[in-house]
Amino acid sequence: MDCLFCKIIEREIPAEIVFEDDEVLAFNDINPQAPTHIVIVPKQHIATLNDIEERDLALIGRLQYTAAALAAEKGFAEEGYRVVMNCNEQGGQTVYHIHMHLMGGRRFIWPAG
Ligand code: DGP
Repeated sequence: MDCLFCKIIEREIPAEIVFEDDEVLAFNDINPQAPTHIVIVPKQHIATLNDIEERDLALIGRLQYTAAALAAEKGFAEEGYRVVMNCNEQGGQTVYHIHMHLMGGRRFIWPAG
């Protein structure tokens, strides 16, 4: 499958991996938007948020659980951080394998741009 994040999961493309378990991989974003910017992906290929099925609900929860655990590990859980999932072109999605952005280490503004 011609999917960038599947290739990172399969170690066909290198990445700075910060966490892995049976279902999830997390690695540093190549174009960080914050002092810490980690991309958290399910190992199962799901193209967009619109493609999530009821059987995937625990997996989606695991992405969020991983984000919170990494925020604690990186030391910014208490001060705060941002988690983002982009969907499709107008939502800013550029890689069509669902992923959660975990960003921390600076102040974020709202509304997001
Ligand atoms: P999004 O725009 O939400 O689809 O985010 C995709 C993110 O993936 C973006 O922040 C940059 C990151 N990214 C793209 N290509 C690579 C890569 O080859 N390696 C790594 N580590 N991150 C990548």
